[in-house]
Amino acid sequence: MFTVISAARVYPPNEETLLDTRTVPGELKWAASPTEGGWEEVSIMDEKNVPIRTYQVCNVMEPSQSNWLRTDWIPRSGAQRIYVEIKFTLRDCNSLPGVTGTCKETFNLYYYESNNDREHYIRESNFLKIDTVAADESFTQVDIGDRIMKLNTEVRDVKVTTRKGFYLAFQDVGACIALVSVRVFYKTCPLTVRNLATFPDTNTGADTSSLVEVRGSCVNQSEEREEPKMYCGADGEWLVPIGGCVCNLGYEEKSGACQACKVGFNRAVSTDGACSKCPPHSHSEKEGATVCDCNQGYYRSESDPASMPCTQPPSAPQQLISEVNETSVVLEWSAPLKLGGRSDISYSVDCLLCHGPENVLFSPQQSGLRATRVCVSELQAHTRYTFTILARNGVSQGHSAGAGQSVSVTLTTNQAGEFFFNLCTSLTHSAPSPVTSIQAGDVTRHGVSLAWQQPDRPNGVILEYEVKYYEKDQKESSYRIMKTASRSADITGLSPLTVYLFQVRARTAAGYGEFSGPLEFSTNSGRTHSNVFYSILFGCFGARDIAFFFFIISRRYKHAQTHMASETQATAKTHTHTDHLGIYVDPFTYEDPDQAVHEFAKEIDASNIHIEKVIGIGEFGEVCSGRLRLQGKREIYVAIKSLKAAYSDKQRRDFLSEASIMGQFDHPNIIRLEGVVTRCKPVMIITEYMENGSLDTFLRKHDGQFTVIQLVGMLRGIASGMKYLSDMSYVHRDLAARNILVNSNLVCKVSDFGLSRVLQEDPENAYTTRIPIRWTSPEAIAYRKFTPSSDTWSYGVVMWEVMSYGERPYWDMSNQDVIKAIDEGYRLPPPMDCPVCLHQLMLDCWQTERTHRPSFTQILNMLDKLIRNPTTTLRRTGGDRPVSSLLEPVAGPEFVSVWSAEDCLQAIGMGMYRDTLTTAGYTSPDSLLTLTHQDMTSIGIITPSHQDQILASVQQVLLSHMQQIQEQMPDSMVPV
Ligand code: ACK
Repeated sequence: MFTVISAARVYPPNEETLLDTRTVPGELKWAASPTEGGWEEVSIMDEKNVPIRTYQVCNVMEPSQSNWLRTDWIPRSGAQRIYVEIKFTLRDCNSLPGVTGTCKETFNLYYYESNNDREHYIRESNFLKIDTVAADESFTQVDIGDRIMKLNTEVRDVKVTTRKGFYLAFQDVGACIALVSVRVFYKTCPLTVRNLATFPDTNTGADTSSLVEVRGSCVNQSEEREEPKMYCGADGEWLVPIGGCVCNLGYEEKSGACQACKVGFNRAVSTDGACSKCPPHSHSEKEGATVCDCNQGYYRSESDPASMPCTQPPSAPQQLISEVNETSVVLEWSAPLKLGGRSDISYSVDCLLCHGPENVLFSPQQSGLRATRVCVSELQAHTRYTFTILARNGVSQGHSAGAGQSVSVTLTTNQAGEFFFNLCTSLTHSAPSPVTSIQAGDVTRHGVSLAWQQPDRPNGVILEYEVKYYEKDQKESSYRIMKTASRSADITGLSPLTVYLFQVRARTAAGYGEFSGPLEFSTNSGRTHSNVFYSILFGCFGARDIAFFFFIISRRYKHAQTHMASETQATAKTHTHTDHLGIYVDPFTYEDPDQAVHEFAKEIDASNIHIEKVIGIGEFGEVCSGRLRLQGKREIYVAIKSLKAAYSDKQRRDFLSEASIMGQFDHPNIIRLEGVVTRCKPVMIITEYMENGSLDTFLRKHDGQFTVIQLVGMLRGIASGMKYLSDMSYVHRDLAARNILVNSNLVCKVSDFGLSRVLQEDPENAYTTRIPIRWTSPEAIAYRKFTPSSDTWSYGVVMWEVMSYGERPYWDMSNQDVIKAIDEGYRLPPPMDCPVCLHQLMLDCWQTERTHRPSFTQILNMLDKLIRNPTTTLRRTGGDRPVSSLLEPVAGPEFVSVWSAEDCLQAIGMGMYRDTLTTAGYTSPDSLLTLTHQDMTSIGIITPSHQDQILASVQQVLLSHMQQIQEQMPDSMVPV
């Protein structure tokens, strides 16, 4: 006999072995029947030379064999279904001579469930058959001793649920067979952790299709988010995890467990996520922190989330100024230097000697003020008051920095007026500044026409003007008054050849401003008035102003065919101011370029500009970004174009001409000029800063990231700017995506007003070197016919650039090939995903006959129509609608039908101007889009930051509103 060495065996993790003959030390001694001549236990060496126990039988010559072999009792250990893996060899009957009819090639496998191990012999009738087992094709060859055998492996399974254990039995019916090994096992789903819940080792169910539902338990330092459950499948795999646990606060998930946050970290919110670093000005000293404590001197308000940095109370408000008007006072101040890291600043007003709040009116209120302005009225006349403005924020409570948070002013009220005027109910707080630049024209024997400009600081809506006039000899002892709502008046009923003095003042809700200085002139005799006219003018203005004045007269009256005196017209020169006429003035008509630039651009002191970094290179030098702080205005970000150090006179003039052009425009889609620096070097042009730079680069960077409605929104902005320019009779000549700038709100603004000058000034040279062929219309290329229609052509190309995310028009074709292709009728195809109607609009812009191209008004109307009806018009394909109708004036539903101007103003935090805008006729969201700075000033919206906010946000808010509508459309309708 030899010793059986039990080899260490490795089983799959989801199988629990109940019996393995290869690991049983010593003999198996299973019960055999018959005890002699049937199954026989034989020790052999396996393929690794390890001795194993086998049972063999080979009674192939005798008929009617029934040799039984029964295992020992096997406890089932909770298993409900067991698997029997049998490895055996079987002799092929054909290989044995003389066994035909008696030799078999199968054996039978049986089982019998029993509660104990008391059976000493085999009761065959108790056994139930599991299967007949035959040798498989897929055997492996093994060396057993000096023989090569084919080893078969067969697995059978059976449900065992009724007793504590079972026996297995093998019935031989006349085969030559060796059972090399028998392994009995059941399957389990092994212990696992899913979603921070532990699921124990679980026996599979009794049936092959059964799923065992198992409830998990949360790992240490975690709690249930939703009951954790999983199913154990019959093959020992876990299925369908449901629910799970989350780490307790102060802990985070790492490799299926919850680990404490490290020092300096915390986890404060009970959602999935890792520990986060303590926010600024806070710390945690122990592991597992649920919240970081604020550093000394920093605080959190009750409503601050723990993820927010700790903050401080604000410092004192600054620059408190007061303006007393009789028994009212307007107090205005600037925000504190330090806001303490918070935005919830508010102010309150303390009034010493106010004799209780019931006696005094604070408008809009005494505390909780969000704006930096308050009006106090119903004070006592001739009384000294001290007002203190206190700044507080969410962490001021209990952490007062005392006097550091407030600023005070002491003032004395005046006599109460006869007509009590409550300053606080007015939009503005002071009367308009005096009217300047009164001009006289059309003098006759008995009358004169006067015109003047709006005061520099209207401080509110101008309700009317008052003209006071009297004979110079009579002084003011007897005067006449005439009132008018416009900025001109025809004075009649004057005496011939008499010298008169005229004064004008404006009135707003805050009262009358001061009168202008007197304008003196004499009525004429009826024959001529030119000399008198000139003397008046020279008495009041310089020569330059006169030239300017004459041009105004000539332009203004030209259209209206008025009866301007012929002498006056004869001396008119070609200078003008645009805000009256809405016509662009070419700065090159000025002999002195500095005069032009100062006519249209504000000179800025270089010390107010803080340059931060270079953002590009322009034609004349670097382009930088920086900040501009003008007195009395908030600091703003600006772009600064500078003229390189060594420049010729011509270069300086060319450089500044762009500012002279830009300075004439005031439109939300035209880049705004802030001013120029000409009196020191380097010479600079300061414009508003556009965070996203040029449109072409911007689109390339964000390829495919916008919805069609956003792209159309950009195109609408550009079209709106171009409509404004064409209304001003300005032809851009270089409209291209590279010359459109984009700000952080995706508002597009037309820029680069340099090329028109170059092309105009040096057409021959420009033709060969500067003309942007791909963007320019055929007639402009061929014979320099630049018109609003040639700008329309370029606009079509910009549309194509936008819809293709900055693709180069005509790709890498040469300029000559482009000219040829266009001439032959070729046009750019629709960019990918471009709605048909937009491509059709491009084709309209590229009509060879320029008069057939749409005007910018038509383009704008069409884009508005698209934006209003995105469901029907912005489909990606299938433009079944006749496009010509899209170019016609729109009579579709207004934005109002879906949204109101009021909603729009509320959305941008400018609801307080609702009434002002409605009264001035801005009732629909569309109309808000047309507002300019000038419009707003004239109707009383005078705060520059509010003007900017309205201009910058209205367009964006309306577009995002339209986008929301689009997103609610069915998928098939959504183009992107
Ligand atoms: O594409 P960009 O970043 O945008 O590079 C060019 C560069 O300067 C030369 O023109 C950028 N640029 C010009 N004007 C402005 C502006 N007002 N705001 C921001 N960037 C500007 C332009």
